[in-house]
Amino acid sequence: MYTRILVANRGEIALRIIRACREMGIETVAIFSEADRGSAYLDLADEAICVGSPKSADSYLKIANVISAAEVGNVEAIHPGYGFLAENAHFNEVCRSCKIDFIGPTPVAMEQLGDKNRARAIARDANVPVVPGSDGLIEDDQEAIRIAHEIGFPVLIKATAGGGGKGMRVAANDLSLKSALQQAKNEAEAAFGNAGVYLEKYIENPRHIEVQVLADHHGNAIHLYERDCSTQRRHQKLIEESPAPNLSEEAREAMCAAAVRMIKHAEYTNAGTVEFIVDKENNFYFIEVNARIQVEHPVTEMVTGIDLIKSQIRIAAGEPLEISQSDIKVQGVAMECRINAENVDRGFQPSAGKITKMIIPGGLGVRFDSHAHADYTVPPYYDSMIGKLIVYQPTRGEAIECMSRALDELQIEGIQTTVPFHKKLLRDSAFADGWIDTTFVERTFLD
Ligand code: MV4
Repeated sequence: MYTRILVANRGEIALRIIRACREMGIETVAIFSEADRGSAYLDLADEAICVGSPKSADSYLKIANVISAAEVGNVEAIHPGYGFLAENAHFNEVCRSCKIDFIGPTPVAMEQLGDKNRARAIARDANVPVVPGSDGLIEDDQEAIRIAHEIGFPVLIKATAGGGGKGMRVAANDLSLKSALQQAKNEAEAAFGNAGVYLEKYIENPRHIEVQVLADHHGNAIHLYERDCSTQRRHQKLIEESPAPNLSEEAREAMCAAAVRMIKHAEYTNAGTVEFIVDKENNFYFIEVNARIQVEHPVTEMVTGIDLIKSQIRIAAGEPLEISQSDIKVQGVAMECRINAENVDRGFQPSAGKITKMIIPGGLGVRFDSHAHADYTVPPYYDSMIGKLIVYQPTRGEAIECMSRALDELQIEGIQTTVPFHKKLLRDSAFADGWIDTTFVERTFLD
């Protein structure tokens, strides 16, 4: 096992990783930008090294600086967290060439799955259902029109280098398909330096359900069931939960089995997420693999009792999975609300500044993962998430009650947060009944 790890991230996930390492007897080296200098969570690491100025591109994203910190800090491995360099195959490669373990999948697996069209081909090969669409990248208008007529309108054009909703375009007929195709290609080239696009049938009002997987370097791969992340707004997740409400047992088992086939076929290792969209009839379709630990990993930890960060570290160090599929049992319901420093009344505009008062909820089944505290200043340079409130209860109804109570207890003053919006969401009767899809928030709370 490692004796010393570099945490190549900031905020709540840096703290989450430091906590896991401390419990495992592993020393940690934290990195920080000048905007995060003096942040309290840095004191919990054994060492903290400045990697540059506030802008991400000049610090957390600067590979040379992060690697230098790893060398100076004398670590054996780097945990990238999520965001920043977490899914950068080049960084992953650089770590390995510097003889530093990257706590995540191999660069090859990361590269392959990072290309969405290629991931789709791997899924097809692994007998994992994909959305009806093109077999590869779209060469010209005529090919797009031919496929659209085969699968039927509306269709969705997706950038192969995209993901998370970036560079997608819906088309309803031949004419709009031609212009959407050109726009999508231009956008993809500008955003990713890769104009490749592919086509899928547009699934209306889908649910977004993802399966957590773990795979070691000894050929063992398991799933830890699903999370429903349908409660989102403009591709920003608001609430995640496990298990997914109103999902048939057959669909759940079939989706989880498909996720395992996918990662085995991709020779994927470490923790990952296989994302699906699910239609009204509980048909599920693969959309992409997230080759990292995700923000919402705690809901899976609560219902399975498995520490995913510790699992990632053990897998990277070469240990075989100590659990098999039959050991994984989901008990109860977990729900997570992302607490963002945002002004909901101003279109969820970021609200940076000093937190003047902060009271954290507690009680049975309440977990708050956050690096924030009273007197902490939320910097304007990064993601606005300042914490995750997670509850764990026997039933979904009780989880909603517990979350509402915990949100009432949570007091953050000095900045605006998404807490009031979450309280409103939890009172909605459609939400209470588990009738959630990816359009639920925008339909219900029009903005
Ligand atoms: C789709 C879709 C409908 N049909 N694909 C958006 C993010 C990216 N991961 C895939 N996304 C979607 N792909 C087909 N063929 C609808 C979405 C989608 C969505 C997916 C997951 C979570 C939130 C979403 C919000 C809007 C659209």
